[in-house]
Amino acid sequence: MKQIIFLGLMLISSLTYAQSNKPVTVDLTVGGTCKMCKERIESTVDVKGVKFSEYTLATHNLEITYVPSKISEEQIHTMLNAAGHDTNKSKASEEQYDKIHSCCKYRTHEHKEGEHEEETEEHNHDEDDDHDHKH
Ligand SMILES: [Cu+2]
Repeated sequence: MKQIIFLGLMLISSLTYAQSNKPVTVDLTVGGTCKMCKERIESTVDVKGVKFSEYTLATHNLEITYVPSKISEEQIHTMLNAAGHDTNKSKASEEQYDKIHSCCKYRTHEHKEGEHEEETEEHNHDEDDDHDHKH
């Protein structure tokens, strides 16, 4: 009896495994403002297990095809956060967000085209409207 249950479990898990070897395509929403962001986002997810990715700036949509047995969608979100980009599922930390280039600060809605401020590490973010990350 025990053996039958064991064989049953084996069968189920191998079926699940076979299924997860198939690439899936999902659409994620990722924060970004410019071509640099697009390049950063696409190169961030250019890892083993990801077959294809294309970021559309206008819609903030990242179309990504990945193999679930090699990488999880959660890992993809985590990688994007680590690169400083918010996704529809999780947000980058202040620290992670701070690392991206000053012209890539997609969280501020005002686009100050003229002024080019060099961001230093110890700069206090006075005008930033991003407070603690809300979930
Ligand atoms: Cu950018």
